[in-house]
Formats: sequence, C-alpha cells, structure tokens
Amino acid sequence: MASRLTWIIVGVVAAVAVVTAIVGAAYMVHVFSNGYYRYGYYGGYPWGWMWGWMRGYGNLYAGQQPNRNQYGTLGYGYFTYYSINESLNMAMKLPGNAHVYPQNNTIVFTGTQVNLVVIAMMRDDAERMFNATAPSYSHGDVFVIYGLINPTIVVSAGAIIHITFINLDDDMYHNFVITTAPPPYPYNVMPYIGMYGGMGPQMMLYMRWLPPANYNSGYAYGYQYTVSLNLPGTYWYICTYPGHAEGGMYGKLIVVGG
Ligand SMILES: [Cu+2]
Repeated sequence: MASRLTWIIVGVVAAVAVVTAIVGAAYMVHVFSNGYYRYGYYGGYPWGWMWGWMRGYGNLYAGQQPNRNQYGTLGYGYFTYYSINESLNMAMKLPGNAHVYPQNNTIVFTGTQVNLVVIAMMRDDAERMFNATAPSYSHGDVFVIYGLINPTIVVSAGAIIHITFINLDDDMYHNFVITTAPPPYPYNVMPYIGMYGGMGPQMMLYMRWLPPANYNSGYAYGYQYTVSLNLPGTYWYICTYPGHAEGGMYGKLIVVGG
C-alpha cells in the first residue's frame, strides 16, 4: 500500500514538473520572439515584455490600437516587409498635396490626408543617394522624407497623417516617434520624453524599434500607422534608440491651425 501511494506522489510531482517546463519554455519563446520587437522601446529585454504588459502597454503590436492622448491619436499599426527597391521608389513618390522647399528643408502638406514615407539610414548614404544636405545638427543616422534629410514637415491640425516608416539602415534599429519634447536630446531619450513614466507630460505617439534591413535578402522592415494631431504647435519626430536623437536623428513637425 505504501509503495502504491509513493508512486502516485512521484507521478503527480513528475507531471507538475513536466507541465511547468513546457509552459515555461513556451513562455520564454513568446517573450524572445515577440517581446523584443513589440516592446523594443523598453530596451529589448525579456522583462521589458513583462514591464510593458504590467503597465498596460500590452497591446502595442500590429493590428491593435496603441495609444491616444490629449494631443492626438495613434491609430492602428501594421508591421510589414518591403523590398529595398520598392522602398526607394515609395520614398521618392511625392504626393500631389506635398510642396517641397529644398532651400528651407521643408515640406508643406495641404489638405486633410497626409502621406508620409519616412526612410531611416546613415547620413552619408542619405546625402549621396538623394543628393541632399543634412542639417548641421545631424551627426549619425537620419530620416529621409521625399528626398530631404530631417525636413521640417508642415501639416494642418486634425489631418490624418499616414506614416510609412522603413528602416533601410543595414546595422541599426530605428523608429519614428512624435513628441512635444524639444531638442537637444540626451543619450537616453526615453525617460526624457516621458516613456518610462507612461503617458508623461511630454510623451507622445510612439512605435517600437525596427530591426536593420537585410541587404542580402533585399528586404527591409517597415511599420505603417496613422497619426492625427489636433492641437496646433511645434512637435518633433525623433528616433528613440539610445544616442540617435542625441546625434541629430530628429526633425520638426509643425501643425498649423485651420
Ligand atoms: Cu535610430
């Protein structure tokens, strides 16, 4: 009788151990495969996934609605892949309601629908490929928008801004985040714009970092989302990867009243 009870206990303990191991392994796969990309703005660590989830940011991934605040709305986001050639074509396909002023490094959009194709790459590559001049504050990586480097973008209040962000850099993570916090930016820009404080006073509309493009396969990571800014004023678009905004990976976004 005693030996039978012993075997039952051993069996139950073994079953619990096996289930724990399977669930634990599955959880770690989930964290490493999804957490890094979804919650890269927390630093890309596995516990960043937990942190984001606990703080209620557990929905920042393709197809769901990340956030909304008094400044505007960040709509549904989609994580996509683009061929590098297609990306360059899109980057130069100027919409009819965009007016480019290269001498002022400014693009003015009229109307209520704004299509913004944004490329991230190294400054020297951008200058060579687009025959453009980067602002003097740019030292490292930059944004290219319709052939201009870190241009000032002017849109109307309430316009629906369709952002297509593509990372064409071959060795760096980048994102495209809109904030009210002005330059100069510190090395670690995320606390500065209120990221760790949730929707802090200077926090705005954000997305995760995108991995570098793969030039061997010819594909790049992209993220599409829509933004609507209701309050006229001066905003900034920045990359939140540590050191990038500090090195000049930012530009001005002006929202004019209707
Ligand atoms: Cu960056």
